[in-house]
Amino acid sequence: MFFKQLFDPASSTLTYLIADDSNHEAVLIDPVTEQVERDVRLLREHGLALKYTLETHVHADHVTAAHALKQATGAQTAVCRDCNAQGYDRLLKDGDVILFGHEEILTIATPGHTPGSVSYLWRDRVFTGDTLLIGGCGRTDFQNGSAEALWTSITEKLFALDEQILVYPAHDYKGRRVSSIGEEKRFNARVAGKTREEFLSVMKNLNLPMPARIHEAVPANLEGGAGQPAVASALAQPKVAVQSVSAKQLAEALRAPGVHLLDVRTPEEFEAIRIAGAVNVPLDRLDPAALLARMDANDPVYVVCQTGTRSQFAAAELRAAGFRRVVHVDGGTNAWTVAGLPVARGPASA
Ligand SMILES: N[C@@H](CCC(=O)N[C@@H](CS)C(=O)NCC(=O)O)C(=O)O
Ligand SMILES: [Fe+2]
Repeated sequence: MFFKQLFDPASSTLTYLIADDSNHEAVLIDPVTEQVERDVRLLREHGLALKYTLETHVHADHVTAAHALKQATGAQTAVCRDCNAQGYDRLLKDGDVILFGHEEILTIATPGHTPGSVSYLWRDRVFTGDTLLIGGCGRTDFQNGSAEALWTSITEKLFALDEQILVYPAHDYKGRRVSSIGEEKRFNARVAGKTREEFLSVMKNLNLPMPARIHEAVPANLEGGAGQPAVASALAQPKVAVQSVSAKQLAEALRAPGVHLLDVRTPEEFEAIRIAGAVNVPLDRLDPAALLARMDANDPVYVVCQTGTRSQFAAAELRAAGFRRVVHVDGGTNAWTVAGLPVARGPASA
């Protein structure tokens, strides 16, 4: 598994990047538009293909990067249907499962902070948005919030989870990063040891100032974050169709002279096992323009990785840079090995 917690200091928003190790499909929970270049760079550095952006709710304090990420990576965007938002690809409801690679995320409706607030349960952790914060909870005095609904969501839905489950909220304003269901049951200042009436009274008397960007953020997020600046083109995934061949077809092709086979996995993966004759160009160091300066645009170039995800990404970049005969290998080194074709192991110079 791949898991990274990210932070936007201006809005104190915590964004989460989760990916499947085996095929490199990823999701981002609550991405922030000002951080979109950071996120796209991370995806690229780790060779990840973004499958979904997931909102925990329509945020009032920052604009989502959903639309910008969709433009840059082809990801699908998702939000709960009870947010009554437009411009998202998928409208989620309680119980919906989000699949990426071999991983799955369960959508749990946790209304209260907003009617469309959800939490996402993945493995041993739950992403609670602003429903349950560390030591606190989201406010309920705007966006049709309901303290009654929030009490039920926290005490009956989230607190029904195993106490060991880790709690990852959408914000923390005091530098805290993770808690657990057990800790929140025992120590949450607004809920622990409180009756429902006490909670409702606390929520009624918070008297917080409105988020500074609420009038910009809510309308933008109700449209999926459309209209935000695009990601710098050098980082965005080029939208170029890429053709593929099977491992067997590659074996045939490699018999011809002048064929290049680029393996875009990490040096560690390359050393462990590789297709005989492959050259290692890790995806995070791929520089299509520099390659084009050394090679001919008409050279046949085959691109391979472990399973066929990163190679599509790399092949699209090579095509966009001007290489005319770029093909990627379906199923990658896995498919080649399963087909019993010749492999090499150890340092490339050996
Ligand atoms: N000061 C922040 C707003 C903080 C805020 O109101 N956050 C909301 C989440 S959107 C909240 O529910 N806060 C709960 C709390 O502060 O107890 C800003 O101007 O953006
Ligand atoms: Fe919020």
